[in-house]
Amino acid sequence: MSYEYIIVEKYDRVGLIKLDRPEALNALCVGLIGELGKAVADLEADDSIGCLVVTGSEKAFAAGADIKEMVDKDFQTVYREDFITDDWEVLANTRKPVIAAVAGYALGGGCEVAMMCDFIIAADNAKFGQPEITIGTIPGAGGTQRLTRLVGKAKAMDMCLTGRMMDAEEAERSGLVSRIVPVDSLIEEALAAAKKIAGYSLPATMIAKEAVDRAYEVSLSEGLRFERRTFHSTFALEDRREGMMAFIEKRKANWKHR
Ligand code: CO8
Repeated sequence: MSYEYIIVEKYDRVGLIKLDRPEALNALCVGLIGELGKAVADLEADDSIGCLVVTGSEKAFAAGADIKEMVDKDFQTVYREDFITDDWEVLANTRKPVIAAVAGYALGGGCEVAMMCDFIIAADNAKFGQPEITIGTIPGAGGTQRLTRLVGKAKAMDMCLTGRMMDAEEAERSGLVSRIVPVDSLIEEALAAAKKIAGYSLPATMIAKEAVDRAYEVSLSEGLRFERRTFHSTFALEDRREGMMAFIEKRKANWKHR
């Protein structure tokens, strides 16, 4: 399937989605978000795919929701449409692991899309921000919520109230990104991490993702109970036995469910 605003490629068991609207620094217009949602849903349903990577260009992951599209909207419309739309949620609700590979600007909705992924690998030129306050509004797709959970209240307030950007070093120090790599090797490094994940048993990686995500929804005791039960559930997987047998027999695991 061909798209107007994104490019989808497959590398072994990894699905790579590249946001491709260079003339607007990948501003997230309705068309782009619709295509992103469709591509993510297709890769989620594709049995040959074990991990997704979402990326942009060297200059911009995405410079936010499309301001030119939003400027004339009124309260009645955005409320009735429940803007943001469901397409924005597809990525956040994906059950397969997703890595964001961020170079350049990840601002507003761009930062929010990156935070919907399971972790962010940042290029050394990455810049993160929630600058909505500078245009008279506030984040609308997780910027006040996911950012606060990731970096804490002090940094989140600073970002949302001043609209300033965070560079890659500060983002790593603050817990927003998992690692920083040179911009020239961003895709290579993200694909290597994704291939590693996609090389494991798919139900195991999906269960691990679900368990980590639970930490953001429930109390510690409930989270620990959930973890224990899902850990127990891995004993129903043929791959759990295969993984342990492979370790004991000093050989590579031959996963059944990938
Ligand atoms: N929307 C629309 N067009 C944009 C956007 C945007 N967010 N960002 C950049 N562009 C366009 C510019 O208008 C320009 O187009 P043109 O050449 O036609 O004038 C082109 O991209 C290049 O941009 P610049 O010339 O500004 O490039 P610079 O290198 O000088 O600056 C910046 C780069 C600093 C990234 C600058 O473009 C900028 O500040 N962009 C806006 C950043 C911003 O405020 N983002 C937040 C938007 S609001 C938001 O994301 C709310 C999310 C709510 C989620 C729910 C929505 C459904």
